[in-house]
Amino acid sequence: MTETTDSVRSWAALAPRGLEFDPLLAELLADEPVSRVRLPHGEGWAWLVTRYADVKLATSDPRFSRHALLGRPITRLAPHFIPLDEAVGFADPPEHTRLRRSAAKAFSPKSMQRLLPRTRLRMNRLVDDLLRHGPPADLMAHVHRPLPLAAVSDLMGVPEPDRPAMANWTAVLLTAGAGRERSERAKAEIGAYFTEFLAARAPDPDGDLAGILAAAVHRGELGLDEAVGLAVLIQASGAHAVCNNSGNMLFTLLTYPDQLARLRADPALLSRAVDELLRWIPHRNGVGMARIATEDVRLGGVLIRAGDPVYASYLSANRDPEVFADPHRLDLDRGFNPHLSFGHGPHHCVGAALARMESEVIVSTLLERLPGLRLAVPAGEVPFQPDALIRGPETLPVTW
Ligand code: FLV
Ligand code: FLV
Repeated sequence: MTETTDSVRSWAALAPRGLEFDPLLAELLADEPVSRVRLPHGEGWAWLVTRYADVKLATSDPRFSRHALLGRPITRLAPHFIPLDEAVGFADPPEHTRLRRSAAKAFSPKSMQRLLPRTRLRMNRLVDDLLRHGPPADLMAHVHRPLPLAAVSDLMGVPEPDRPAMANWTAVLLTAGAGRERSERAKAEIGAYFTEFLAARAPDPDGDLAGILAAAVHRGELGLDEAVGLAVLIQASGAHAVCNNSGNMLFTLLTYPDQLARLRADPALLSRAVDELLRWIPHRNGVGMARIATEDVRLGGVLIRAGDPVYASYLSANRDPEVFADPHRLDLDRGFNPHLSFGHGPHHCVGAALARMESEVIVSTLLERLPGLRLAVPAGEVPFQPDALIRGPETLPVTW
């Protein structure tokens, strides 16, 4: 790896509390936009890119490879790697394109139209149960955990009785706190589930995602291991990311009363408001998956050498003052908002339309049906999950 004179920083990436913006990201964005960091697990150091334009380059230029990560013990936040080796997360074009295309069909506008009424109906039932339970109640348990699990399971075609197991495997896979062995075992178990599930499914190119993937395997377009890698990543990431991010959205709205009042006064602001929440909420601790430079690349005035690992932070890119006026301010009226919260380049979130749809249903239904909604404890007492990759409340106690 490159010898440079700059120091390598040990990143205390699990230290920020609640939805505090990581102070190291703020500092690097301002003073050292391409720096070197060491994370709690793995070996050595990696480059960390924080500015919007540099993040876009690092995540879309083919000289940075995901495939080259395989087998390298690079410095990272979690003790394990999240995706299975054959998953789309580790693929580069053109293989990436082939894998992605098979899944993308399930997220078409037509498919979203089909899922919207079911999602609304389910959300209204969850709110019926919440009202029956009465205040105070935990929104994570009543809404944010069950709704995204149901939405992605409906998309996939996972039967109701198997869904609690999905939630358990996902919780152990998507944390830095379970230990490598337990997380690897959860990944193997959810992989074994989908291997059996997809092998048993009849090909159905116009059906749910499992049917679509079974059809792609049947046509020889995907290996079964590749289909399983895709299914695990979509099922686990889909439920987990939206659960936590929508929980963070409600937490944020309930702690910014002027912004909440603005949205209540003008419900037509909904999709713009959700995008601003997506931009402003620091979705995760640290950084997710790196890439490896396959040749020397000059980036942000720094020479990155072939073989060096590179992380990009979408969180800091979303606060870049070159792109966003008054970037640290939450402003639900913000117009120009090209945030990178769903990533960028070929690995841009395949489920973004579903995530947006779910978030809009959750936020709008809660505001409509609970006009007096507020936190039941002071904001500083809402517990956030420890050792989280994706940040989110452990419980969200509310009253109305
Ligand atoms: O798939 C990734 C991902 C998903 C997500 O919901 C949050 C993330 O931070 C990430 C990520 O960092 C890297 C991924 O590949
Ligand atoms: O949080 C991470 C993550 C989330 C996810 O939904 C999918 C992923 O592949 C990842 C990942 O690779 C690393 C993470 O920290």
